[in-house]
Parts: sequence; structure tokens; C-alpha cells
Amino acid sequence: MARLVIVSNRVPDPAELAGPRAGGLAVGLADALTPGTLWFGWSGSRAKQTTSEPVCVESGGLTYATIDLGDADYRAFYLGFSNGTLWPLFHMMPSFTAFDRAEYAVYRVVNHAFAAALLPLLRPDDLIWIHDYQLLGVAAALRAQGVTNRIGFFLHIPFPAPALYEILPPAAELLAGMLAQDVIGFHTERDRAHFLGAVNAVLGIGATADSTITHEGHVTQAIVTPIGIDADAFTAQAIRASRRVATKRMIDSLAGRALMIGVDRLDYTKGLPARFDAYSRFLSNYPEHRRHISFLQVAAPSREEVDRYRALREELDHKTGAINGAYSDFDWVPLRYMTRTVSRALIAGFYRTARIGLVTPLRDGMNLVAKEYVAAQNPADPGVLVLSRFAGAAAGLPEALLVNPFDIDAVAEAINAALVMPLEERQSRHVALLGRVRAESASAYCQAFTAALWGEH
Ligand code: ADQ
Repeated sequence: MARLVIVSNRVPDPAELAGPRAGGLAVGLADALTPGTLWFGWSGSRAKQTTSEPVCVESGGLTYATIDLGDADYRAFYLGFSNGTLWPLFHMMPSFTAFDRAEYAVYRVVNHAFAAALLPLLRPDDLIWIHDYQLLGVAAALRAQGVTNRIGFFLHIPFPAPALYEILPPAAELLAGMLAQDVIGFHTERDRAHFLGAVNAVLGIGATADSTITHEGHVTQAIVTPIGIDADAFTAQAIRASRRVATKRMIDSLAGRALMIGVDRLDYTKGLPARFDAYSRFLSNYPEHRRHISFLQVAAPSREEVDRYRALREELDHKTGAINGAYSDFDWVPLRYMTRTVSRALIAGFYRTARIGLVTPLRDGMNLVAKEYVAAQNPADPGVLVLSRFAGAAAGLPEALLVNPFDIDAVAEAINAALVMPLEERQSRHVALLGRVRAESASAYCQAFTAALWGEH
């Protein structure tokens, strides 16, 4: 069988993969990480210059091959064009989007450096699977070096509406580069439609009824393969976690109050300021629930070198103070806000305890927290998922309470609806949601994508 080569911006440390903090891409790709697989990308370390010779480590039958990023490349490629331009624009937040021609030039150079470092490791029948917005140009760079292998690409973040995508000065070049791939995968139909619309608007190429595009004689297929989790493993983790001393301490501290939980990276796309405003509106509009609810927001710091992220942190500190100042009592604090990473193993127990999972990103590729919350529930007494319509997860979870996160009053109403929802309705929604989370799983994602990469779609 052909070898699978995974290419992603960050390659996880093999030691972390076995530990309780394992999350992100490694969880979604678990089924694809079979012995023999090669995983290539950035080590997460920085050097004076971007290194060209990958360091290879064997672990658990896999080979991890990594390069280090030079300091200047880290700033221009990673913080700059990837996270200052593509990230906000693809999340359809144009006013947060900056463009700097010099940073884009470095993005191109680093994408070529990834391709050049990977090239000597490739075998003729390898299947290459590239991940995410930092690496839009790697396939074209590999093709320029004569690579004819099947290459697939998966976009973990949304693809913006064509009218927004066109804002990007190198819109045409990036799309043409993406079309060097044989398969391009998205989480939702909406993302695929946006992509096909952009190809049409920017390059003037129409797609066939089965979403294939022919560009300079090369055929690319656009597919929809939503990422998921291993629901049964997560349920088991939640049950184990609920017996831990830390979870018991948390339950004791609630003193019988309902827990509402939010778990996110501290990122402006996750809609935390609006979420805090909605909670404040809820406390104001539904005084009967005051003292009977406790909202725990866990927010893992992220990209702290970027000004906008620092500003977000300050804004949330301020809002937390305002909410707790206005509503706290000497024996009740309405909002518990933690800015640190908590292990998935512990969070699973918190999800299981929580009567409401509040997942309200302004825009999100998928959002795995929504799926984890569903999998963690006790079917006999399940909590309610309040979910943003603009998370990719909403397309596959229609039995959640779907909200527009920009509508503060609507989110406040949904919190109230979740709190007063009768047990039978919670159970029937949960049965349906769990069925969907189990079906749209991590392994279904890997199988569907690799089948398409094999040419079996
Ligand atoms: P992310 O934006 O990182 O990923 P998400 O899918 O919500 O977002 O979370 C990934 C993992 O991180 C989950 O397993 C979650 O439990 C964990 N996590 C998040 N916040 C945490 C915290 N504060 N403490 C501990 N763990 C935390 C990108 C896209 C998403 C897409 C994924 C996968 O932005 O839309 O779902 O890739 O494709």
C-alpha cells in the first residue's frame, strides 16, 4: 500500500501525542496515522534561519520530519501573512485583515522551503496530504520540482465568500496554486461553494456538477469531508474524568447551581466578548436565574505576540470584572474565567457536569468543542448545546439550539431556553446529536479524504 505523507504547519511532539494534552490535528487524524506514515512540517522551534535539512524522529511506527523556522520567517510567514492576513480574511473579518506585500513574499518563500525540504524524503507512490491555510502554496512548489504524486489539501478554517476573498491582492496566484492539488477538502458545503465561486470569479473557471475544476489541463476535485472526533473514546474519557478529585471539587463548588461552560482558544473568531455580553444580558433579563447558574469560560492563550490578541485579552478582563462587579454576591460569582490550557482529560469531566455548552464563534471552520460537549454528556440527564450558526459544526448538528452570535438578545434567550428545557426534550435532542457526532467521526473523515486522494471518490 502507498505511504501517506502528512504535511502540516506544526508537527506535534511525539511525546505529547501520548499524553493527556493531545488534541487538535492529531485527534482528527488518528485513523490515518498508521505505521509507516510520514508527518512533515515545522517543529515549533525557531532558529536564526529556516533550516533546510529535516530532523527525523521515529516514534510509534511513524516518522516525524521537522524543520525549524527562522525568526524573520516566523514573523512574516506565520504571524504576518498566515495569521494577520489569511486567518481574519478567511473568517470573513475584513476589518481585521492587514496585507503587506513583503510578508506575502516571505510566505511564498517559506512554502517553497517546505516543499524543498520535503522533496528528498518523497517516494514515487506516496500519497501527500497537506493541511491548512499556512501551506496554500506547497503543492504548486512541489509540482514545480517535478512531483507527480497524488496531492490532497484540507482547509481547516472557513473559505470566505468570493466577494471577500477577492480583497486579497494575490487572490489569483493563491487559487491557481491550490489547483495544483488533485483533491481539496472542506468542512461544509458552504465552504466548498465559496471556493468554487471564488475560482469562477477570480480565475473565470466554472466547476462541473460533481465539483471538479480543470485548470491548465490539471483536474482538481473539491470535496466536503467534515472533521470529527472519536466519540466513544471521548465519552469514556468524560466518565473517567467525572470521577476525578478535581471534577468533584468543581461540582462541590457549584453548591447545586447549574454549570454553563465555554472552552476556546483565546481568539477573536471565537466571539468571546459578544458571549460575555450575552451572559450579562441574560443575567439582566432573567433575574430569576441569578444565583442559580455559574458560567465557566476556559480560554487558552494563543498567538500572544499579535497585538490584536493582547487587546482581546484586555477586553475580556474588563468585561469579566464588569459582570462580576455588577452581579456577584458574597457567596456567588456568576463568571469564572480562566486564561490557561486545561487538559482535555479534565475538561471532558467539566463538559459532563455542565448543563449548557456555550459554543458561539463568530465564524469557525468546524469547532470540535461542540462535538466533544455532546459526546461527554450523560444520556440519562444530558446538557444542552447552544451553538453558533456560523460554526461549521452547525451544519451537522441541527438539534442544537442554533443561534446568531451577533444577536446578543437571542443568545441570552437561548441560555434561558436551555436552562428551562424539560428532561425529555434534552434527551431527545441529545440522542439525535450523539448519533450524528458518532457518524461524522474522525475516522469517517480520514477514510473519506484518503479514499478521494486514492481516486476512489
Ligand atoms: P481550533 O480553532 O484550534 O482549530 P477547535 O476545533 O474548537 O479549534 O478545537 C480544537 C481542540 O482544542 C479541541 O479538542 C478542544 O477541546 C481543544 N481546546 C480548545 N480550547 C481549549 C482550552 N481552552 N483548553 C484546552 N483545550 C482546548 C481549527 C479550526 C476549527 C476546526 C479545527 C479542526 O479553527 O474550526 O474545528 O481546526 O479542523
